[in-house]
Amino acid sequence: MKITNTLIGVAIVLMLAIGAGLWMTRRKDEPITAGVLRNIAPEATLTTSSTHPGFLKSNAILDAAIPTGYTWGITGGWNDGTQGVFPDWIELTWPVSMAISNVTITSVASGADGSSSLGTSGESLYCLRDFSIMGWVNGGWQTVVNVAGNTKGVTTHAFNVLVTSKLRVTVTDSPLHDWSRIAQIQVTGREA
Ligand SMILES: [Ca+2]
Repeated sequence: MKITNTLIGVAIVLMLAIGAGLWMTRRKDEPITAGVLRNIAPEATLTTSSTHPGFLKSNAILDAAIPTGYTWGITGGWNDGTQGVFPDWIELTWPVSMAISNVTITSVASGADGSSSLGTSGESLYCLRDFSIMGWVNGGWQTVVNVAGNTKGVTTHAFNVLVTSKLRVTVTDSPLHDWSRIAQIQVTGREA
């Protein structure tokens, strides 16, 4: 009787060990879990080099869609706080590493006073003229996009997949050499 119990015990331990081994093997062979490719900007937190009072509505900047009735500076948008002084930057941080391949930046259209205008695909005096997009890689900023002389209110940038948890847009000049203005940032990516 004792021997039988011992044998049963050994058999159970063996079965558990084999089961665990199979489970571990299967886990090891599975591809790295990757999320769905999407706009991951709304999942980021936002920091900036400076902010003009009242001009940091991160929810609007990072929304998947610019809300109806959007009004620059009231509903949303980032305007830096150092007029005529560059660079200015805005940074998106995710809790995990992301594989990023595309960024769209929407600035503000040139309106009568810019107060009720939204970025368009056309020319804009309030766009970002000179800027770069960079990711934090191995303890330093790696530039993936460099733009000089832009005149468009909306710009889209595709690049080789960048794996990072921090993305920064650094502005080095605007057409009027005054402010850096961003209404929305969209980032195409998924978990790395
Ligand atoms: Ca500035």
